[in-house]
Amino acid sequence: MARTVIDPITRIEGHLRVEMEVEDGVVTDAWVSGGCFRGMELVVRDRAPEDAAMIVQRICGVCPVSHAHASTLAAEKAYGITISNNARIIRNLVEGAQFLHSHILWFYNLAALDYVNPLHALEANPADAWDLATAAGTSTNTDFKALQERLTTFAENKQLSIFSGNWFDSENSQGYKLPAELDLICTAHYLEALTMQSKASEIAALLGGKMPHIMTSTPGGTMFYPTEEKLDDLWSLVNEVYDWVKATMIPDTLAIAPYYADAFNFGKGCGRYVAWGVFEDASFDMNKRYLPAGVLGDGLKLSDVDESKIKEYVGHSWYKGDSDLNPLEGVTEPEFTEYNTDDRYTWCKAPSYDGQCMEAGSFSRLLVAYKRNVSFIVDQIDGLLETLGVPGQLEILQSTLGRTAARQIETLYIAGLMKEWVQELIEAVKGGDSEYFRTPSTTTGQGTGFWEAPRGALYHTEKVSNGKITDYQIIIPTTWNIAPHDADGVPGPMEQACIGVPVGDMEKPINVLRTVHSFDPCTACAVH
Ligand code: NFC
Repeated sequence: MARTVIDPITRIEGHLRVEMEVEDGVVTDAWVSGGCFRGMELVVRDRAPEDAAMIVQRICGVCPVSHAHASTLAAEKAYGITISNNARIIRNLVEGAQFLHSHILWFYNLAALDYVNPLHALEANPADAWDLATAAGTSTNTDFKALQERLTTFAENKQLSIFSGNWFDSENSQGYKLPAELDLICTAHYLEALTMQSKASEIAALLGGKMPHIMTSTPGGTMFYPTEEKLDDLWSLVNEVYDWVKATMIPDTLAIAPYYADAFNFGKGCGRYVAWGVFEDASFDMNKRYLPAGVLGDGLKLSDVDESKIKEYVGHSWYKGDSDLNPLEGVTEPEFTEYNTDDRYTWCKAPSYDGQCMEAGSFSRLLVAYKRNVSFIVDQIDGLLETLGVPGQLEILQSTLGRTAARQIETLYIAGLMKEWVQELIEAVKGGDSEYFRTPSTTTGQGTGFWEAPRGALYHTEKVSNGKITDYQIIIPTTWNIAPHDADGVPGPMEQACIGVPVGDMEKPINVLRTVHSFDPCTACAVH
């Protein structure tokens, strides 16, 4: 038995450490640690909910819009407001733009380098790469030969820049397995993705005043006011991003996956899922959101969300005591001791639902949407299972590769919805609807915002007295996923996913890295 550590985990936001015990080439135990505390729940105390919606966005530069929306929802619940139809559509659009930015960033620029080796692309035949891309139905926008020449210059000058520091090692049997031509295609799309991320962010900035950290979503509605010129710009950007996502993300995933099919055999995690739902439809019912709310227990049994079943345990985290509290009564009292995997080893609290740890994320959302019969998602997942030769076997996706593939389906779904929402907004404006903001009639109350960020279920709850916040608690998607062991010593979702992962090289346990990245973790959020 031996221990190995990946610290820091790179290509994520924040400070994340994974320590594991390995026996006979397999992980037998794991401890996941978030290493930076900021105390944002304490920062917003005594402030107005309108200010909190701006301040909590500073938790993260990748998912600020979701924090703004979960916060505004909490305040609107406390004040008894339902926002107007125009505000609902505009929030969907700015949230959707952020999801598109985040998912494109994650797939191509954060996770792909666990599978794609840009150095191996130097050995590709560019003409064969073009044939392969055409056969795979993926985009051929980049001049593959010119790109290979650029990469060769980088490599010869030993200036790998954004590609430096990764575990590219084609000699390692658990390493990188793509043919050189596919490495060249995916490297081209990695670079195209940098541009497309910025297009998605441009949509968010157009609606939010700036990005990251938008200025327009506020308790009561939105301060964005659409003009003809802005709607024109929006329509053209939304179409540009949609066309690119459609041409690349799913075909690339299907081209890469067969080479890493072994990753269907590990990384399952706890097998239970939470999704609070995101993208409001006109009913404002969380179970009818475009990606609906739901909880999936053992055997993927679906139930509605029950706030009273949520708790956060701190006995293995650097907080005072060992409380296990519902967030409506939650406290945040930081107290650093030492890093000790037998005792306290992280700043992350351990959330539970009905006494058990749960996975949050895009994969959770898709499973809930599948169970709630969202037709686009059902068709895409059924199609994926057919392509894999395992029709109807949803559970096969509960793995590192399944979790990695799911996000691309969600990206295409959201990119398509963005086009619908722009049209819906245009129709509403043409029809004379000019209501964007509703003024609260009270400034005292208590409310919870159940929402989703790109990385999963997001929960903000606040108590407000005469316009000032007295208590504020947040549970973040990555908090669910990187939770430490619970009071009974049961490991958290990511820890469970790491257990059973094969390790070939103790210095470069790439399958563990793939498993960690499949969750798309953000420690900056998790330990807010
Ligand atoms: Ni940071 Fe997050 C927010 C997380 O809630 N985890 O997706 C969201 O970060 O990206």
